[in-house]
Amino acid sequence: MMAQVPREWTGIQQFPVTTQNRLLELLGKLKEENVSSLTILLMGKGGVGKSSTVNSILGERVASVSAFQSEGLRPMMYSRIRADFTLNIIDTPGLVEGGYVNEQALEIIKRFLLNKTIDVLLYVDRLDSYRVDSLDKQVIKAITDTFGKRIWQRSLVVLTHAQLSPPDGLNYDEFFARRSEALLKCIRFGARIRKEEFQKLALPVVLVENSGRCKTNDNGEKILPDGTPWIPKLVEVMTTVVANGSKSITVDQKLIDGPDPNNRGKFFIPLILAFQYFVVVKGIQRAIEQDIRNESKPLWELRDMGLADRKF
Ligand SMILES: Nc1nc2c(ncn2[C@@H]2O[C@H](COP(=O)(O)OP(=O)(O)OP(=O)(O)O)[C@@H](O)[C@H]2O)c(=O)[nH]1
Ligand SMILES: [Mg+2]
Repeated sequence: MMAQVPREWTGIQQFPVTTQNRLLELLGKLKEENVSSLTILLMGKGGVGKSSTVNSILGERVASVSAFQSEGLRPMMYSRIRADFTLNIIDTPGLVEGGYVNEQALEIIKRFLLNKTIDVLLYVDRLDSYRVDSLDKQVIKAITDTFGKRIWQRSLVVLTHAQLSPPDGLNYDEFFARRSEALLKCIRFGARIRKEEFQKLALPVVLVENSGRCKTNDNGEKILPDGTPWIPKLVEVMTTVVANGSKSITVDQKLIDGPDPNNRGKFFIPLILAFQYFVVVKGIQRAIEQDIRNESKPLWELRDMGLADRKF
């Protein structure tokens, strides 16, 4: 595979000057700590706003955004250079399809990430979802199984659609607190991290509003309902995660194969199931059809079985 040649980060110029300065200041701070590149991975369920967030951070429309399920399963990496700093952002397809974790999508993501080092994971979901369910837990589990529990030391939760009016007479802060709490709990359970350990992680939850109708301040910066310009805030929190003393995650073959050799064949499970379906289920169906053909049943009985033409 050919290495992508990073382009100059021109999108930063789309931001208001205040935002540009803050972003350059944050990147400068990282460089002082000898960090000269940042690889950000975005993951989450389908349609939660991963690609939109990529575009918002870069100030460029690079990732395709769709209100409907995206067709492609391919992850994409966008690399940009600014002031000797390299920013890599990896957008991935939604991990949930038809009520299940899409193992195939996960497998493709893993292979794409092989030999890459992830500095920070943005686990993306929507602020305006009112429930967490077992599916959320499964997504968390899938991420944890892929990268190890350690990934959560290098993560932040990103909640999109931040510009909302909370339901049920809750005020914004209350609503945000409840949503964060529910999601964090789900992450803790899904990742099987003990409560004390999880509290030590202090996984940050950051708000994002990708909509073109996001409110702006006098400087033209997109702001959250509390007035915080969210792009610099998001990048700031990422830099704190990067500086928290934990190590980046290098995705090598060992990590992909996993500690459990029984997991190695997992990719084939859907294929095996499909195969079994055709051999066993279709076989039985055929046998039944054969039986029916052999037995000459009275018409009324066939009708009750729904097998005869509705001609009588
Ligand atoms: N109002 C609002 N809409 C958003 C926000 N983020 C994304 N959207 C919309 O939500 C839809 C899905 O956004 P995407 O960015 O394509 O979501 P995704 O997670 O990349 O989706 P998949 O790649 O299909 O998994 C699009 O119609 C976006 O315009 C947000 O913060 N606020
Ligand atoms: Mg997308």
